Amino acid sequence: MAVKKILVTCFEPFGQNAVNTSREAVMRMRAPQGTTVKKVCLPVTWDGAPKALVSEIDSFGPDAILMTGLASGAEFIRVERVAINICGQIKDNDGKFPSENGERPIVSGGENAYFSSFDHKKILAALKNEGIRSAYSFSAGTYICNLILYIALKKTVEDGSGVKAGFIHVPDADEFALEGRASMALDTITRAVEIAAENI
Ligand code: PCA
Repeated sequence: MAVKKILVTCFEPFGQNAVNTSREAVMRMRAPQGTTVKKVCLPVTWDGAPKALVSEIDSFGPDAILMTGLASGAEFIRVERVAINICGQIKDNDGKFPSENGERPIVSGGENAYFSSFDHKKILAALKNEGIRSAYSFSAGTYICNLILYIALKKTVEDGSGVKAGFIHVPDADEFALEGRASMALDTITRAVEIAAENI
């Protein structure tokens, strides 16, 4: 299936970071030739992020979904391979935990995990080919990035649509990095997001 419509998501700032590099990169990226890209910035909230994501998928009807988020302190672009059925006991931007008594599953009785369905091999090869520091990651964590990856993969598996979905974690941009943390040039991160969209 030719990919024509790509939903590209990023996140608002959260935690100690006043700027979320995923948003800066997504807002700057250019759509791959012949595609329409819809850019959506998601809230960093347990309730709001999956709701907004699902509603955008339903209204836009993408052929592919590229999600991005910040992994502050990461040294390279992380091509996420797996989403797991866990909401970690971490406070969101509304100050809320996912549950009162410790971590909980995203979907009670749901699949333990889903694999990203985007073309991870092609994406990683293309990133390396342009000399961008990048690697596979086999855990997207237990916070809201993992949550939306799980939700997108569950939805696209269950509806049998064949829509490709995957997640890229980006480091802080040099311009916005917290003292002492690893970072990468914003132009490079922006290009990495374009490469992922081009090769999804
Ligand atoms: N990164 C967080 C949530 C939002 C973001 O940009 C994460 O890795 O889960």
